[in-house]
Amino acid sequence: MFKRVLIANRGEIAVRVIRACREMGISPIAVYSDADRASLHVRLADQAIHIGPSPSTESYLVIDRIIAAAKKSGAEAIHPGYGFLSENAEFAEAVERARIVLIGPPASAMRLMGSKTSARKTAQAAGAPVVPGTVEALESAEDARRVANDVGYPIMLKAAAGGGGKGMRLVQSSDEIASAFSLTQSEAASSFKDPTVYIEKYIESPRHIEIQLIGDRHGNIVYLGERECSLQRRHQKVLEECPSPVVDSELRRRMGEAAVSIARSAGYENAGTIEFLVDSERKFYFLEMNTRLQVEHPVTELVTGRDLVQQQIRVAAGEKLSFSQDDVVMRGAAIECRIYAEDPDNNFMPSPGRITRLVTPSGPGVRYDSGSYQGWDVPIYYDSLLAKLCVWAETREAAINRLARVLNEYTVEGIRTTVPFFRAVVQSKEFRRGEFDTGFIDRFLAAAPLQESKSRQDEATLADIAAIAAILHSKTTTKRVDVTSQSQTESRWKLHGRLAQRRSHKL
Ligand code: MV4
Repeated sequence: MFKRVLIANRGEIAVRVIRACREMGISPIAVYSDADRASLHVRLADQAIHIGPSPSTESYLVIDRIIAAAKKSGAEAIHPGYGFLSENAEFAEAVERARIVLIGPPASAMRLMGSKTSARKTAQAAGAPVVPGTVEALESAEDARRVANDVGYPIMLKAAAGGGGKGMRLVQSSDEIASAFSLTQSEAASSFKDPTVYIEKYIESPRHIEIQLIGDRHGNIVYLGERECSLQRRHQKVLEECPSPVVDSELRRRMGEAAVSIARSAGYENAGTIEFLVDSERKFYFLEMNTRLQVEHPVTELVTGRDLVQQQIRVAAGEKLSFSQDDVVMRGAAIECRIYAEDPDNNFMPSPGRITRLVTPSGPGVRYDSGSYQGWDVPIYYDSLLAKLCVWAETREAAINRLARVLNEYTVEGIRTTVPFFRAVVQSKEFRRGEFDTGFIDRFLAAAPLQESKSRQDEATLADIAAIAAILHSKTTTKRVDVTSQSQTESRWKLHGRLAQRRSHKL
């Protein structure tokens, strides 16, 4: 096993990997930029190496600086986390040239799955269901028109080098195809330096469900169930669950086996995820593969009882997977909320600054993965994910009730966060019923202002009554209490969530 592992990342995921290293007796080495001098991952590591100025293009994204830091520290392996260099095949090759082990897949598999057209080819060759469309680059607008007519409108034009919602365009009819094709192509050329565009049939109101897998260097690949990731806002996931409320054991087995055969065709090793779109008839289609550990991996860990990061490190060190497919058992339900330093009352604008007070939730079935602490300044330079709040319980309903409890124990002051938004989501009937698709969050946000104005009235009335009571009380005692300050600083979402909860308790 490795003695030292360098973590080429920051924030909550760097902390997550440090914890896995500690539990395995491995010495964790952190890297940090100017803005991260006082960050939690730096404090928790055995060594921390400065890699440059605050912008990630001058620090966390500079391959040579990461490799120099690994050499300087004597680390035998690098864990890239997610984002930054985690899916960069050139980085994987540079790490290999430096005779350091990358805790991740081979560069060849990253490259194969990084191009969406070659990923589709690989999935098709593996016999997995793929969204109908092309696997070759479209030659011209005429070519696009012909294929789109065959596939049938609506269709999506997508950039082969895109992914995660970037470089794609919905086309409703043949009137739009020529101009849509040239726009998508030129955007792809300028954004990704690769003009390759392909066509997929548009899947209406899909769910986004992904399969977690892990493989070793000895040809073993197992799947660890699915994650329901349909709750997204602008292609950014906000809440994930394991298992999916619509996946039964039969569908899980079919999706899992499809995922494993895709990974096998790609020569995949280490942890990876196959994304599927699932339509209203529960037909599933391969969409993309993520060749890294994902943000939402904890819900899988909670339900399968397996530590994915420790497994990643073990298989990267050449060990055989310590369990087989038959050993994977799923128990209960887990939900993750992504706590962002963003203002849900102001179009989720980033809200950097000092965390002046932080009370973190705890108690039965709670897992809190965070890269922040009270007194820390949330920097402006990076993704605004502060923490991941996860719950586990025996059933989905119990997990949602637990989540509602836990969200009310959580206090963050000094900055705005998405906590109040989640207090509202857990009260939603559609969410509780598990009846949602990838359009749910947008519809929920569009509907919220109506409910919110009503709840603000309710709250105003309650605040007035409380104020009158307090005045009456202060006539008999000398102590004065300012009852207005709290409700003034609480955001609309907080009020909405609290009131919705009050209403549901009355029912
Ligand atoms: C689609 C689709 C419908 N049909 N492809 C968005 C992110 C990227 N990974 C792929 N995306 C989509 N691709 C076809 N052929 C709908 C989406 C989509 C979506 C997918 C997953 C989660 C949220 C989404 C929100 C809007 C659109």
